[in-house]
Amino acid sequence: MANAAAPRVIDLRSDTLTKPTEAMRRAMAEAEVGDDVYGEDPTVNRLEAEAARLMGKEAGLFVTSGTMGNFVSALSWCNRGDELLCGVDAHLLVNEMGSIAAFGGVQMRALPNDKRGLMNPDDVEMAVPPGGYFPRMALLTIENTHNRGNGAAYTVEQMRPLAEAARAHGMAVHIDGARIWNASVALGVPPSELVSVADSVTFCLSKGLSAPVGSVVTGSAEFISRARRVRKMAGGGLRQAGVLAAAGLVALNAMVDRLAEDHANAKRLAEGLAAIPGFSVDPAAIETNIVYAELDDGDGPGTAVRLRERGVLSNGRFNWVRFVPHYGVTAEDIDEALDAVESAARAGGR
Ligand code: TLP
Repeated sequence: MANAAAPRVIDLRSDTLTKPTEAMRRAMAEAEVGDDVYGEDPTVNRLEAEAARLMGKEAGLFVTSGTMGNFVSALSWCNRGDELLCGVDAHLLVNEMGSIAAFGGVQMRALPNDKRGLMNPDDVEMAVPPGGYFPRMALLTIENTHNRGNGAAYTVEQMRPLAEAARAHGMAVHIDGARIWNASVALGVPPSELVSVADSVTFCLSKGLSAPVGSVVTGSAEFISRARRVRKMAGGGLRQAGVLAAAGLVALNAMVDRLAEDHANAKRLAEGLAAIPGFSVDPAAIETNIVYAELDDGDGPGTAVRLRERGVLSNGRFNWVRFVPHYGVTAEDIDEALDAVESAARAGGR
């Protein structure tokens, strides 16, 4: 007996939900591989070199996830008891299970950030101790685009004063560029220029770029050799990882320019949401592919349940729901999702 067709679902929980393209699957099947812990996987080596070239850095390191990229970077810059400065809404502070503190013994200090997630250089200055017995401040991290900041994309000019304040006090600068390609496309600026203010950067292949697995850390050759040791320590020394890196190379070659479509869909969604009672969004604040809507009734989880019942998946926490358009989601899907939100809003008594 044939199965009944599954009901259609529009999945806007995250751009991590993207599935690999046909070209990626072919490249994975045909990838030339070797043992990457011996440095002998030609496909991983190619991906690392290409990532470094695109970011304008000396070397790259393939890691399993954005979390691992931030982790190996932080532990390569900081010793136990050192301090890492980040914004209070930084993904690596809020969403990475405290890994940097737990395994690295690094104290993470949160600085205020604005609605776009951007910190103020004066707060970096104010965090600097007057000398004496204080933790060594080793690293400043900047997230670009900023997840909780509605996907805000920072320009070099916005990041430079932060980086300069950090460097003036001996800190290194790391960019959590999980979505640096979205920033690059939105601003029309090559990523190498955006990350020129940083000593290291992690970017993800597995989000809007649609690869199934992987991120790349880039920086100086010396930094990457330290990061390679930390990766091995964390169990991240993969062997024939070329099957994964092959999809990453396709992601970089074929999936960057189309991110503009996700940005247009996010804007379309935000404009529609702004007209629905009970949902607060400023469409002008949507710079890339992430849309947070604040809810008058403060019920993020309940709203997400009502949306799920209507075939739309979102992330609902606290007083917000988050939607992230991505590869495979069309403008028509966005219009359908908006119909579902309207119906959920009515069901919620708005
Ligand atoms: N973000 C995920 C969730 O963890 C929230 C998402 O769905 O947005 N930096 C930033 C800015 C991120 O948004 C994420 C993932 C990461 C790092 C971690 O990447 P992964 O999930 O590959 O470890």
